[in-house]
Amino acid sequence: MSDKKTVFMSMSTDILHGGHINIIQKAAALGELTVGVLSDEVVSSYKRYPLLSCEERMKIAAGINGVSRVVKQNRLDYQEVITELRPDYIVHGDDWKTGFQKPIREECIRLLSEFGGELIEFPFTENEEYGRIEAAARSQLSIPDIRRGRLKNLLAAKGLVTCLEAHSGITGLIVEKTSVFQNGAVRQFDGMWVSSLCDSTAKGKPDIELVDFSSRIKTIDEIMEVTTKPIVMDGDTGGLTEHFIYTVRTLERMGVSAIIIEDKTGLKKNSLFGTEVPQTQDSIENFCEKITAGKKAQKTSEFMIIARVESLILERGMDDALKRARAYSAAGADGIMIHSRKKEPDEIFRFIDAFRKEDKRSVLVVVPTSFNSVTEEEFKLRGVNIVIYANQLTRSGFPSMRKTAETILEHHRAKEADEKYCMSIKEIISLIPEE
Ligand code: SPV
Ligand code: MG
Repeated sequence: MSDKKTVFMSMSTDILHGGHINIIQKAAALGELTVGVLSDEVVSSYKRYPLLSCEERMKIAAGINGVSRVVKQNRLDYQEVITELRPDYIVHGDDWKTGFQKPIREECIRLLSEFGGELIEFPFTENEEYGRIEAAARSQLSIPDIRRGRLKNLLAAKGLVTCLEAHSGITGLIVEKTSVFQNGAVRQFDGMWVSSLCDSTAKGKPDIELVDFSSRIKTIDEIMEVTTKPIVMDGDTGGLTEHFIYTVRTLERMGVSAIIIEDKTGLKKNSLFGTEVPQTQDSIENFCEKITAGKKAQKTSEFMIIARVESLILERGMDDALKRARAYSAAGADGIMIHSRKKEPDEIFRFIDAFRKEDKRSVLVVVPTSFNSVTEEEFKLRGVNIVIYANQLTRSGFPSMRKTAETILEHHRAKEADEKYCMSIKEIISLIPEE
């Protein structure tokens, strides 16, 4: 057996520069070096979506002088690595002594100490040029051709993705940037849902397809200008088939990843009204025609058309819902969104279980506004692929604005509202990226 020390270091980068090579050489000088290449899922959740896939990054790492072995690393923390490889040394930059990786570092030291392993840290130096390279890589992500395919890539990497609604540049930035650290991992939303309800509400208008397509596109454009995450558009009924094919091409050109259209016709009302207002479901035949025409019109293989089944909302029964889902899928839909306004998830679960038994291919989407007690993990286990939080930023933002307005009126000044409800200007400014 070789008495050479074993060394491990993680690598997430997709743009290799001199700084990476320096640290790899220092690590290799300590012994036989294994590089753990972080999976696409891990890199996209803690940093940004990688421009190169994990497999590509593994090939690059394997070609670097001094690297003896390359493995895929599926977690940001070191638990698996340490248990499996028991390296003598783990190498890392010293920048993780503070910030969200601090607990990962502490756990790494503790696990290594169990068998006499050691953490070796090299000083991390900020480098303006490397900063510029990273900023350039980040800006690539907003280019339509790169952005469009990210939803499909994330679905392949993660199985389940989450989207939160955005209806403006600033709400887009909240979806883009909000992250929490939990159990050795960073959690972020994967994408954005541009909801017809929230887009209309932000304009003080009812959700009846009154806010026209040009206006909806403008909202998407504003969001796209300041964010990079994939966008799913709520396409209402999709309009006339003859118009829908143009909508598909426009969205595709812009870099939107998917459109969801619902099988209603005539004056569309929001689904959460259910049968309290008159709503007409489209015929299976018509809606299938629309889906097929849309799929035929699209130019790339990345864009997705997802068909939304309104049978449960309109109380037409489970059999009708399943029959429609089957037909829409056969007409070419990439996925099915099933909607319900019941608080208990029973009917949505019954649909998911029955649908998944016979269709393993279609992307399955849910919007748990009413059945909000179900966790993402449970949806994933049942075979759901996209969970959309469709209106929560709107529903939390506007009450707070109303309270602020009332408080200023009550006190004849802004002091009380400032203290109770307002973010500081400094904090607001920090949300806005500077070029
Ligand atoms: C929207 O967000 O506009 C939707 C989802 O269509 S729902 O409001 O639940 O119908
Ligand atoms: Mg809608």
